[in-house]
Amino acid sequence: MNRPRTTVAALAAGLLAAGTILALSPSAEAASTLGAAAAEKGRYFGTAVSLNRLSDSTYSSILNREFNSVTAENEMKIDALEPQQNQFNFTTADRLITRANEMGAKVRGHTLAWHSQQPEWMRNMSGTALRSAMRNHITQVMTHYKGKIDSWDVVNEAFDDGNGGRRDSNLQRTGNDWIEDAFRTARAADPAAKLCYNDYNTDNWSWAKTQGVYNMVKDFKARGVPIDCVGFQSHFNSGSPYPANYRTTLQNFADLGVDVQITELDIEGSGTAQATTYGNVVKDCLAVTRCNGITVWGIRDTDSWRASGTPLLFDGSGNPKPAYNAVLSALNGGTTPSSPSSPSPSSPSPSSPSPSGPTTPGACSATTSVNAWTGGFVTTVKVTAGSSGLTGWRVAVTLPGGSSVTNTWSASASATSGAVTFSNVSYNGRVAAGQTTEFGFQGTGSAPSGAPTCSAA
Ligand code: G2I
Repeated sequence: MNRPRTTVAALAAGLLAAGTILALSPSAEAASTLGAAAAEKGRYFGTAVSLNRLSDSTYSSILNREFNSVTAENEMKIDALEPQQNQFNFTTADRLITRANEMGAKVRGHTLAWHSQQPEWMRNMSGTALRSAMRNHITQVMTHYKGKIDSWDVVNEAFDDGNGGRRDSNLQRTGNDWIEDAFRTARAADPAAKLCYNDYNTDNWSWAKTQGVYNMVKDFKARGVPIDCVGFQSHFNSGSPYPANYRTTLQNFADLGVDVQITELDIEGSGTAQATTYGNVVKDCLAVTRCNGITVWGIRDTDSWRASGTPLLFDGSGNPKPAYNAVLSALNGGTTPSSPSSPSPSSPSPSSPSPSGPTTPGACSATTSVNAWTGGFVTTVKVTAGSSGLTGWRVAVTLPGGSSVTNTWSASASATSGAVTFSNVSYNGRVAAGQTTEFGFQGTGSAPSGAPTCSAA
């Protein structure tokens, strides 16, 4: 279901029609960076980061300015973190966590179980020894990063390109249940992290590989295997183009009860054509309520694993490309910032504003989704602003007796048991009319079952 959106244009038109002169609040203005614009839509906008580029001041300043989520391009892979069996090296990857904290950014963890980038000792393993090594890797790494990672790519690229079946690998040969084993191990290690399956060439709804992954997720949800999200790498080029049914794919997966995230976006090309495709990808994500974040796979074209395809949002000198402007404009719902941080778009004008849908009555409303297991739960709360927008909010819930909150993110909690009120933190109090923001909490016992109440603060 598409989330109702009140665009600035629609709002302005309504005000003019009513003959009312009102200053639009800052929250109704177009944001001027990718991260801020995405946050106004209750999403994150991230990038892959290569740790050895942080000393490049152009790279580093774009990173700080534009993004509110980061993924290590290589530094959290199996070979990087466990070069010798059971000897972990977290030093480099820890620097990314530090940087993310300084930026106030989320971290996507990439990746715990994968046929590629295995250290030599693991490549030479098979059977039960490999299965145990996989579990140990997941447990040790997730325990080290417990509470610090928003979403983990628990399993990466486990499906074959051709026929919708599993890819052959040493992990696959340990038994078809290796993927669910990885997810169960992951949930036990860090119950607060969202657990994702991540793959490429799963964007086109009619491709066999997409169907293969869809059927696995459906089966996992039916059998209670813990999975929270599906990552669509979305490396687009002429061989694997952006498909017209991309939004359908995202929506169909979301309808299984998982979040969907665009995890490694890059689109080969240039100029208007590239910008149009980037804009369309963003609009597709915004149209799917559970598409909660977009990550591009690098900052400048020259940072890309496919540099010759110039697939990113900034050129080699760090200047924003038409693709950047198209993404920012799409995130802003078709409006451009009043004082642009970059040249005005040479990309085509965005699609006409969507008509405003039904607005939330009162100041705000809150809805929850719950992941529960025996003895514990994670509740994610979506706060939607009413027609006046919000500059702060509170959400009240009541926990069942014996249950308590052990961890809260993107909100602060008034108590750990009984009647608990969650208040916004500094960066998410402002929510424009009809827009949403998200927070969550983890607890022991059972999740609150009654409807939460939302009020303006
Ligand atoms: O291949 C594109 C991506 C597909 N999905 C999974 C991602 O993890 C993957 O990222 C790429 C990185 O962008 C490359 O930077 O994964 C490659 C292989 O893991 C990365 O390439 C590796 C080279 O193969 C190594 O030789 C090199 O030492 O990058 C390493 C660090 O520069």
